[in-house]
Amino acid sequence: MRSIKKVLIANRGEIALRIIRTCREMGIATVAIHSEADVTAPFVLAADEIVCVGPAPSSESYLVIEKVIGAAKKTGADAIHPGYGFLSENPEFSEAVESAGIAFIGPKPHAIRIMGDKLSAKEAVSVRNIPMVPGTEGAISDPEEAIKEAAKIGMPLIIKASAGGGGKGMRAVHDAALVEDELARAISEAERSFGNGAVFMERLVLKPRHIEVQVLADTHGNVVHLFERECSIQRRHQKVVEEAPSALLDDKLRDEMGKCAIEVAKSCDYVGAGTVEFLVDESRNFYFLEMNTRLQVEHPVTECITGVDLVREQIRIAEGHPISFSQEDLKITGHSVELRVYAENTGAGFLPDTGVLKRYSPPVGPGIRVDDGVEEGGEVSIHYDPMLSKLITHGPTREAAIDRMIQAIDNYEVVGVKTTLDFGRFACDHEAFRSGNFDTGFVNEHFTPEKLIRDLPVSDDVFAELVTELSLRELSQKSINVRVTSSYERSPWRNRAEY
Ligand code: MV4
Repeated sequence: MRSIKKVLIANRGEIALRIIRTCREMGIATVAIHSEADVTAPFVLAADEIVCVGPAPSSESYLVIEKVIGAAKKTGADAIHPGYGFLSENPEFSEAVESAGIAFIGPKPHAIRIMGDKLSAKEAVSVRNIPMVPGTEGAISDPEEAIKEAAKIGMPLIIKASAGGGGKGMRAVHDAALVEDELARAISEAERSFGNGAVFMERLVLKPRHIEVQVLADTHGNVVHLFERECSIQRRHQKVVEEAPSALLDDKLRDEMGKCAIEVAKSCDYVGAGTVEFLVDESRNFYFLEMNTRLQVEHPVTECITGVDLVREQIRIAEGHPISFSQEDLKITGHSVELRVYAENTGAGFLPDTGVLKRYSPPVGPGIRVDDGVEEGGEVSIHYDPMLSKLITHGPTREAAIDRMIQAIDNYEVVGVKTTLDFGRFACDHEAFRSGNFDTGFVNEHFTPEKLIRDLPVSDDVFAELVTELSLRELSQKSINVRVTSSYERSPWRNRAEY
């Protein structure tokens, strides 16, 4: 059992702030590392100590192992929290941290290594009773063998890079005659992107839902699951809306998937917080996909429905404590939805947007949580991930959580960059989402920019002109959804008789 007194956060933005908050609560001192571009960022101002680790590009700052560990030594930090992204799933990093006598708040390099490669992950879990999509056992490089295996698997199938992640290096094949060509393409793509040409084949699961299970494991052999998160609302493998629990699961399936996730964690001697990803098909069969060996962006929805602070548990586990509750203690309370607020132009293919936040005012109120890393006056640059914040709502039912999300979106003011708030409004209003009957094809099937409600803030005289000159029916005939917001409507005096 060791006592962690000072944590260095090897990350930036909202997740750095999120980790600092829990450290504060636990009476643990914090060190922020930052790039030259982040000197005035909120997470830097919030930390007890700061160390500049280099210029703006991550490759010269947040990703340089020696600089991060150097900062920890210099400030006497006894633990490093990697957050997500950056070095969080780099086994060399966690190894170097532990070798320096610093606690890595996360799993052992062994577990990161196994789960970092899809083929070795499948091999590790194969000795346990875990459902996987039928496919090749190992890597495929020989065209003859590929054709034989493809005949066994059947069409359509999918070729995946073993080292890939987040959808990179995947190719769907719908015609057996194309197997040879697609295999060659997949191998060369994998080689180019990951420096590892290992690829494998699986049956293609049609209209899948992406459901993941949160697990926690301690150094005493205890492993629990904290139910699932539904992450099917994605755009090009980037999650946009997540929720917990999933509208698809019942208690029986939840229990089965939870037990399976625990087995996956045990298969690699997992320690800490991790996430086991599954695909669920139209007949509600589930298949193990991969395991993420880090705290995930969408962890707050799990915190909302369980009341567990996952960062606190991570730190306590790193100190050698057992998990502070048992599986039986856990229950789901209500429903939680998260919208990732990215600085992106949803009307232009979700292109990243940059600029100064001339106005930034997040919503507040019961059942609303905003995990953000920006403030008014701050700049959104091209150097890092465009995620500004996560808007999370919690309510007694799924409907209540979604309705709260709509209210929260409407009360979230961001001026200076375009954001995915309007996409969130679209999704929350959509019948497919509201009914719970949707899959990973939601965005492609249902979303076009014309469906966004566009805010048109105008002056009173222009507003009056609009109302008199254009009927809303005319607008709808042109398929334009407009919500007209006048300065009058926004005025705090609007309900006064004398106004
Ligand atoms: C699949 C699949 C269908 N069948 N595997 C995409 C990300 C990577 N982690 C796995 N992915 C998929 N694997 C089989 N055998 C469909 C996807 C997939 C997907 C998965 C989760 C969320 C969104 C997705 C979007 C397209 C494809």
